[in-house]
Amino acid sequence: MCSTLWIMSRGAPEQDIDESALEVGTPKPAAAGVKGVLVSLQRSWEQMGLARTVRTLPLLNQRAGFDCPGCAWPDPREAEGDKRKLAEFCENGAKAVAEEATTRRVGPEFFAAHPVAELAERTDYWLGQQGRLTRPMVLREGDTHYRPIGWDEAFGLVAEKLRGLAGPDEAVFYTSGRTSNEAAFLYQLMVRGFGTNNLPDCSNMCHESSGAALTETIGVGKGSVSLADLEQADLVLVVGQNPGTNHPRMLSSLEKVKQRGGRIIAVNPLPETGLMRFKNPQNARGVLGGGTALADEFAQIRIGGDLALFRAVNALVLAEGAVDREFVESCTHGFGEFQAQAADLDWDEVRAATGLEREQVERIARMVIDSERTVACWAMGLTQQRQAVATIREVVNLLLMRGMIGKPGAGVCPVRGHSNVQGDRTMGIWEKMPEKFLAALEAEFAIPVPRHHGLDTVDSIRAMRSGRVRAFVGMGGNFVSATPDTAATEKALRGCELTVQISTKLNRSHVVPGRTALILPTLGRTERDAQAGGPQFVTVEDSMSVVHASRGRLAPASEHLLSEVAIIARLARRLLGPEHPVRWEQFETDYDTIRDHIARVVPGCADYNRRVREPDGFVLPHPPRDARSFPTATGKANFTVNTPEPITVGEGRLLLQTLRSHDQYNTTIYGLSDRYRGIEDARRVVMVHPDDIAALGHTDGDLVDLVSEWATGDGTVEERRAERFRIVAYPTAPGCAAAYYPEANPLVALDAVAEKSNTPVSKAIIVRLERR
Ligand SMILES: Nc1nc2c(c(=O)[nH]1)N[C@H]1C(S)=C(S)[C@@H](COP(=O)(O)OP(=O)(O)OC[C@H]3O[C@@H](n4cnc5c(=O)[nH]c(N)nc54)[C@H](O)[C@@H]3O)O[C@H]1N2
Ligand SMILES: Nc1nc2c(c(=O)[nH]1)N[C@H]1C(S)=C(S)[C@@H](COP(=O)(O)OP(=O)(O)OC[C@H]3O[C@@H](n4cnc5c(=O)[nH]c(N)nc54)[C@H](O)[C@@H]3O)O[C@H]1N2
Ligand SMILES: [Mo]
Repeated sequence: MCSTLWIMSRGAPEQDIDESALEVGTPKPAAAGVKGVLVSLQRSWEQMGLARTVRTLPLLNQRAGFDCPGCAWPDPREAEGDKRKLAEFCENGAKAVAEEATTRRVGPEFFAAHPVAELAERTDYWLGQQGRLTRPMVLREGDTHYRPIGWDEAFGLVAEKLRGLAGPDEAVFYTSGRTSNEAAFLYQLMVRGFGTNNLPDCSNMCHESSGAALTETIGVGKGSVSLADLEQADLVLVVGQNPGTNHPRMLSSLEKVKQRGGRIIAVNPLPETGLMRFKNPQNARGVLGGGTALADEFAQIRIGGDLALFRAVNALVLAEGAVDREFVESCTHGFGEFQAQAADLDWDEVRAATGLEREQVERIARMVIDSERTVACWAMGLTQQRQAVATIREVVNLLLMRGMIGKPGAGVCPVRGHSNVQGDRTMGIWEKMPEKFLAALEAEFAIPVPRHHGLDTVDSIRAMRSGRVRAFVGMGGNFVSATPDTAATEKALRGCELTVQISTKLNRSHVVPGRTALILPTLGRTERDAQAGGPQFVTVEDSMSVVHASRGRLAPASEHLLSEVAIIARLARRLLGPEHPVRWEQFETDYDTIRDHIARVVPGCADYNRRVREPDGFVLPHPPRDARSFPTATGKANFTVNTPEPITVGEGRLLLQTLRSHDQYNTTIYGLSDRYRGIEDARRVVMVHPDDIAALGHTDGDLVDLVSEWATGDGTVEERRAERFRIVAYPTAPGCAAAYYPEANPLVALDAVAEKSNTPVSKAIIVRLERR
């Protein structure tokens, strides 16, 4: 007998968004177009006024300007003859800039007027819309309001609390992916100097599965293609990714693929507009005509069915003998075993797992066989699954078999999220950095560096919940709203002695405080960073391993802000004491001094200061891409054997994914228009196939609670509830549903994680809909 355990029930904050204003139209046939340009200008005006808009947008993603704080999509490389456009940004990049460059402010008066308990009742949307943080603030034990605090006193307080812990492992130091390379490098140095590897980051919830799968199979946990490779491909697979919303500049590259006669296969439970057709606002066909058709084949897959799909495609390719023998023999390991297991394929199982017809799988295999240059792109639809690592390994099997790594126009392309999430990892933000890096750090600074692995995001929450961790420091991000199991996470943070958030904007993590809580406001990417040694710039790494400079130009949101680098350097001095061998005081004066250390510690970064000053920056080495050399355990690229395990969804249940609307950046909600999907003015919606709505006895527009069911493994089923969602009939794959993140996060069990990567399974949650 199963017993049921109630974990939480969460009501919807009602005062901020009038959810009853929901309007549903039909999904749009094409992405971008002139409407996208108009929306970006409108949002920019609303947030920062006309003059600032005119000053800011032209600098976005230009050589002399700043890196877009939106996604990690690379910029064209002018040195290679690829010209940047006058407007090298997209609608959603412009929104990301407007959010940061907004003229709205959250100062001491705001905090005096709003008790923390009241702010905790607000939505992420409302909190984010209040504007930029301007002063360091403290919430002291027992107090009801945040109050201003001086920087020195703030650093003293944080240092005192951290030193008061029983040991350094009682603290965790989170990072979100906007932090610059310089700040990230100093942050991990401070944390390791303090004595712990507890460096969880947003990547743990994002592309950790890609890193795990790629490191095991090709030896490098990063993508192997350049922008030019992608644009020269004969075939591009876009799997579990919604580029029209989350990486809109990728559509220009996909358009080039089509114009050169290449083909695109989209694999997705949703017919996402940006996969179907693109109206490029930069050319006449996009402005006046119908735009460019993108996907040649759209496989509307059942959630979690990708491993079964790729296994089937691989079996067909093998059966056809379309194997690059020379590459397989000289560069790979494990082909025999892989080939042997691929033989026993059960088409009924493939059909059940994928929901796809055999003919379509055969067409896809044919396109793979016919292509001489194949690139596989993927994002969260693959990584946030229980079998994510196995699925990505199976995608790699396909490319290895066809010899598609380390040659022009071919390779793996995990499309990253945050604009510097890849750079942060390169700089050492990871709870289990390799020994080589730690040893180099130790040698460079003559300080002891701990070797025992630290906690990732999910394990940090577990440790806070059980009291083993008593302090949380966040370098950016919004931990409370980004993590799974909202109730468990909130309780975990409230149980801490100390929470510190280094942030640009107000968010939920500020109002779910530990016993003592601090908000340390910082400069954003768009702002001038003037230090005693003169104006400073920072560096970032994009999704294709290009490292380059980013220079903010706008006046800072407040005169009281410190840069991330200055905050870390000053905190480190207080925390580690004046006798510490690292000369922390020099770093904030002149960021070149940080880059000199990076050059000596971080692999591939020799001569860093000179090379980041090249107009297009430089590309980090990637042995599989550069020389078909695979630094794996076997010294070769590894084939793997991956067995799909079906997801069992009981009668009357649906498989729910949580995803982004067109009008948000992760937990930052820009507005209420999910334009491409035709969903306007509301966020508490659940998209369900019309046949499922009928079969479940509901009607389009019904108000329901979403109740998730998580089988713990010992016979208990945990239930979590998110209240008051409106059913929207939507052409998703049958049996599947979708709701927005972060509203649906309370439904994700903390223990629902991907094998090997420990990434929360945010894309396959078993739910039932309960009528209210
Ligand atoms: N404007 C904007 N840009 C962003 C972000 C943002 O929030 N807003 N976030 C940034 C970040 S951090 C990231 S990681 C990326 C995220 O970029 P995406 O991964 O594109 O983001 P999601 O909205 O999570 O979309 C996941 C896609 O996978 C599909 N999917 C879900 N389950 C499955 C499945 O089982 N199989 C397959 N094949 N597909 C599936 C969904 O239908 C959806 O199209 O975007 C980055 N860029
Ligand atoms: N259910 C569900 N959960 C998910 C996901 C999902 O698809 N579904 N996606 C996951 C993914 S892919 C990711 S990457 C995570 C994202 O997790 P996070 O990175 O933690 O979340 P963000 O919403 O990007 O963080 C926004 C906050 O960062 C701060 N910030 C912005 N710019 C800067 C800056 O330049 N410096 C500093 N110091 N702070 C800044 C602002 O205060 C802002 O409120 O969420 C994950 N959670
Ligand atoms: Mo992400």
